[in-house]
Amino acid sequence: MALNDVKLLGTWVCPYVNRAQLALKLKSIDHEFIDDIHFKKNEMLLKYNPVHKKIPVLVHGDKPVCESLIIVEYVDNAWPNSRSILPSDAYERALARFWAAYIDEKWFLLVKVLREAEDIEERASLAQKISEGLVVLEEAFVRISKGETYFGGKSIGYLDIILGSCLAWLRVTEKIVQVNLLDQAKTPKLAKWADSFCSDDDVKDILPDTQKLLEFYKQVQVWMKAK
Ligand code: GTX
Repeated sequence: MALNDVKLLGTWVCPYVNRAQLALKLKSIDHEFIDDIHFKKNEMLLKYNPVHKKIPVLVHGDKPVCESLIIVEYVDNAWPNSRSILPSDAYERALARFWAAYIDEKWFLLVKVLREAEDIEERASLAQKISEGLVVLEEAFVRISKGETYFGGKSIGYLDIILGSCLAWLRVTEKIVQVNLLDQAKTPKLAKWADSFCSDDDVKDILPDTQKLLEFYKQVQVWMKAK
C-alpha cells in the first residue's frame, strides 16, 4: 500500500464525515471515498476504529485517523503545501478548537435530541436552547471573522467546516419539528454566513441536499418502526 494512499470510510449523510470530505476537497487531496451506509458492518471500521467503531475513519497509507476534529487537523498538517485550514496564529488556533468543542459537546448534540423528541414542551425547550446557542455562536463569528465572510476570513477555514457541516441536519430538523432555528431576525450574521458557506462550489458538492437528507431520515424512521 502506497504511503500517500488515502481512503475515507464514511457515508454521505454523516455530518462528521462531511467534515473530513470538506477538508480533503479544500486541500485538493486525491482519495478514495468509501461511502458505505452499512458502515457498522464494514470490516475496515472494525479494523481501524475498534475503540469507538464510528465513522469517519481516514486511512493514510496504513495509518488510521479517527474522530472528525482530529481528521480535519491531521489533513491540514499532513499536507502543509496546500492552503491552510486552521489559523496560523497560536491563539486563534486555540480559539478555533475551543469553539469546535462547544459546537460538538454542547450545541449540535441538542439538534439530534430535538429531532427525536416527541413531547411538545420538551421540543420547545430544546429549540430555545439551540437558538440561544446560535446567538452565542453568532457573537463568536463576529469576533473571529473580523467583518469577513467566514470564520476563516476571506476563505473557508476550520470553524466553517465544523459548524457548516451541521447545517444540513439543522435544516432537516427545522423541517421535522417545524421550527425556525437559524433565524434571520435573531442571528442575521450567522444566517448570512450559512448562505455563503452553502453556496460555495466545494461545499455544494459535499453537503447533502436538505430534501434528499429529509427523505433519507424518513426512510430510516420507516425501517426502525418495521423492525
Ligand atoms: N465524535 C465523532 C466524530 O467527530 O467523528 C462522532 C462520529 C459519529 O457519531 N459518527 C456516527 C457513527 O459512526 C455516524 S454519523 C450519524 C449520521 C446518521 C444519521 C442517521 C439518521 N455512529 C455509530 C455509532 O454510534 O455506533
